[in-house]
Amino acid sequence: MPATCLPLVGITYSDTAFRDQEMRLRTYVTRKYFQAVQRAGADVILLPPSMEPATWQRYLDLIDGLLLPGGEDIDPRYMGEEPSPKLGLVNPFRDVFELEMARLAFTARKPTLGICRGVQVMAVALGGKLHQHVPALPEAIQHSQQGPRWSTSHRVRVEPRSRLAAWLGTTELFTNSFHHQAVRQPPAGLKVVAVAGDGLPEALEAVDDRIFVGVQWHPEETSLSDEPSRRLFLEFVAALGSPRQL
Ligand SMILES: [Mn+2]
Repeated sequence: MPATCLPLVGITYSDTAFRDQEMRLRTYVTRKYFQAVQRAGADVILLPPSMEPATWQRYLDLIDGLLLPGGEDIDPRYMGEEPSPKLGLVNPFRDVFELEMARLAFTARKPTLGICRGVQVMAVALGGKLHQHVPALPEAIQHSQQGPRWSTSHRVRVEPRSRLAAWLGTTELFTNSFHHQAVRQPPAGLKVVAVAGDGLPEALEAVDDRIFVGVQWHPEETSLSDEPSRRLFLEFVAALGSPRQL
């Protein structure tokens, strides 16, 4: 009998590289992401950033699903625009790596879940555009909440006939919100399936039957306490198909 293994989710690194006290450069991923995926029944592998196309392809071949987590602003050069004075910190190495991984995953129909920066990466990778500085929008509500990360702050309405609504089990929910940028114009391959009270896109998914879903909020922070957040990870993992046989 071959050993049965769980679906394998690859997670890209989620935070800015920083130097520790001995000036060693470190990167790290927030633990909540892989805990939420593990609880949903998948194994996790972290994908160190690479600039090598052959590595991107090997990563994709290795994993059953891709999770693009939150993080820095995306450099506007990837949407053909100049940096606004209000653009936040960008991470050039990570931009290239994640944009290429998102593009390859879409083409290969590899199931992908984007969270916060992740949904923005998915949009820009396929030709969409972002707002560089959400607080400057005239009618914007607060998308950088001051409360704890597990607390919710604004309402989101979900398109009833979307994959996301089926995954969440609801068409209206309160979410946490920690984003500086937002999708301004979705690419042709993706559609907006959830909006905030100010009309800003809060989720995108593929226009076809690809499993390619991104949310602007942080369900990994609430997956223990909030049913829609828990379901989001369970349904993503369920969509990865049966466990692979070694
Ligand atoms: Mn928001």
